[in-house]
Amino acid sequence: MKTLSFVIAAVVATTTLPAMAQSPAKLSPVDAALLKFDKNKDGFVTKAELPAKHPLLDHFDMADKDRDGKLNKRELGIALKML
Ligand SMILES: [Ca+2]
Ligand SMILES: [Ca+2]
Repeated sequence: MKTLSFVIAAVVATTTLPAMAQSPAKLSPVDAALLKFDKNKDGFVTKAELPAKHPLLDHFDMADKDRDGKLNKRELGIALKML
């Protein structure tokens, strides 16, 4: 029984937390994209964090204004406008 309750707790934790984070309708498109793609939560989106062949990859280098290889919130906004 211990294993079962652990599995249930793990499933609840992994399914409810992202849903709660994404549910507020107030999120701007940039915040939503950051939430979705910034896997390590450092506030930047790297090419590695984007899914393969994602449209944002086509605009990544153009949007990366400071050329540090990652998009901050402002740069992500620029990239999203290019889509
Ligand atoms: Ca990141
Ligand atoms: Ca950058």
